[in-house]
Amino acid sequence: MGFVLSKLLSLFGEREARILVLGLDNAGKTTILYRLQVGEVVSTIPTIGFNVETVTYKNIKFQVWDLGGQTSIRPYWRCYFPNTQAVIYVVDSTDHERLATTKQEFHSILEEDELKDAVLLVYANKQDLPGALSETEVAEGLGLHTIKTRQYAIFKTSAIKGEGLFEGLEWLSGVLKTKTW
Ligand SMILES: Nc1nc2c(ncn2[C@@H]2O[C@H](COP(=O)(O)OP(=O)(O)O)[C@@H](O)[C@H]2O)c(=O)[nH]1
Ligand SMILES: [Mg+2]
Repeated sequence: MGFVLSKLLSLFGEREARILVLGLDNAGKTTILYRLQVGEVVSTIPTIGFNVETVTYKNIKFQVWDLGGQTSIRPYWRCYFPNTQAVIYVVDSTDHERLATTKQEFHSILEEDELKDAVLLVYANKQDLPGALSETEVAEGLGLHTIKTRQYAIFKTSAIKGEGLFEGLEWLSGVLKTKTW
């Protein structure tokens, strides 16, 4: 993982870069953050009342929060959108009941103007569990095929086992290499 992250880092030079890790609660985002093993996870609760976890790896910031819930705090999410190179969207593939909800949250994030150039990596997580939807099913559930204007990919992952995370980041760093900011 360290190797892939150094590759990512080299793409940004000295510039500060942001990678947002988003999804519904319980998707596995915090587990992924720890799996990256790049530094201390710092948890902050801004006065507005949503919890943001940050791991900083040199000039790259990974920032995580849970989507869904209260609509009143949503405008404050925008503070975190500028200067975002990628969104990693995490789905609990066993959460059939909330597939429609996560789809809705996903599309509202994609509509954000300041995220329009962000590359999109989807993790169909918890593949180690029985009853997990395949990545094709998760892709359908999210309506990924309707995305026309940005680069995206979906990978099946198990954050618990550490599977698939690396492959996703490899893809991401390959795509970011072709872009100029
Ligand atoms: N079996 C399995 N459990 C997972 C996986 N990823 C996360 N979990 C578990 O799912 C729960 C929620 O994970 P967490 O990282 O806190 O989700 P978050 O709310 O998105 O930050 C925890 O009990 C994790 O141990 C996975 O890939 N497989
Ligand atoms: Mg969490």
